[in-house]
Amino acid sequence: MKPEIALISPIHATGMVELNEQYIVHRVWEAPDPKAFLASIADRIEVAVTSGLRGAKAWEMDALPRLKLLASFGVGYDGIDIAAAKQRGIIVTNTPDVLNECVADTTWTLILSTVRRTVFNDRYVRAGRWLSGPAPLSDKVWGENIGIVGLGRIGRAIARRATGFGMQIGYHGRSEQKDVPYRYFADAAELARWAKILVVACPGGKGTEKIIDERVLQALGSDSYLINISRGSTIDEPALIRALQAGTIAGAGLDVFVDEPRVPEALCQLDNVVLQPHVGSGTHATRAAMAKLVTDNVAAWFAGRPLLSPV
Ligand code: 8YV
Repeated sequence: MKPEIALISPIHATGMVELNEQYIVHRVWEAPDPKAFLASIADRIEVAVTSGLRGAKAWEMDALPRLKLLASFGVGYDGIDIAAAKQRGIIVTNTPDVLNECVADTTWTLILSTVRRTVFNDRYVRAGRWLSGPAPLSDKVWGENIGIVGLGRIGRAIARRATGFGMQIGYHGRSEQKDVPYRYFADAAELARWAKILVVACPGGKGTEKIIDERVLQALGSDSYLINISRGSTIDEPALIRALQAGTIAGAGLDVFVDEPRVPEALCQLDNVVLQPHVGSGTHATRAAMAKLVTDNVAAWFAGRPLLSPV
């Protein structure tokens, strides 16, 4: 008899195949009345799977009183009520590390395409504007100062690539990290003032909400760029839009937004912005590796083995 699990939200296809093979999967997101659905399976569910973006709410945990493991697809778990999970003795797992390099690649795609105006230039060619004259020149990336807000595992992968571009690397976070040769800034605005390119790579959630605010954007300045691959919540989005419209900063490359998948129309109207639909980890290989980590955590739990990536 296969064990039963609750699938709060779908995950990558390879993970879905594995889950369906190993377990009886109750598809919560398809239920017209999720509360009633959870109640109908509550006596058998000790394991639930969700995604970082969909998360899990306290009421969902209450609806599954026997829940012991919540395995989440994604490194960020700001969508999960961690305090509620802790209170109820539910262990949460996420998918760290396996996505570091692809998220760093995405970050660099945004850095280069924003600063070197790749997307603008692509539109320039397609619109036939080249026939009327050369495109405007761009700023440069190599040799500049790059500031990273949040020097975690992803931040470090971004920094490693920056050394190849001959850049000076600075970072801001809660504390100085002694094992890196990069310059530490205790204040995000001071890092912004120093940086030509400011990259936000910290986790989302209450602790980092609007860490990039008006003051930081002012400090970044009219010849500098903001890149965000963390969460929309880390930036004061209306303040960013104002800064981009007024030329307070030179441009922005954004993979994440406050109200995904809705992107403010004002951002879509701007030429100095490159927009991506939250695809930081979005390669076949990385999503499959994330899915495997989810299913490995679930398998470990049912086998009584230690979990691979508890939060
Ligand atoms: C995923 C992400 O798209 O890992 C994260 O935190 O933001 C992305 O890799 C997302 O979590 C999937 O729900």
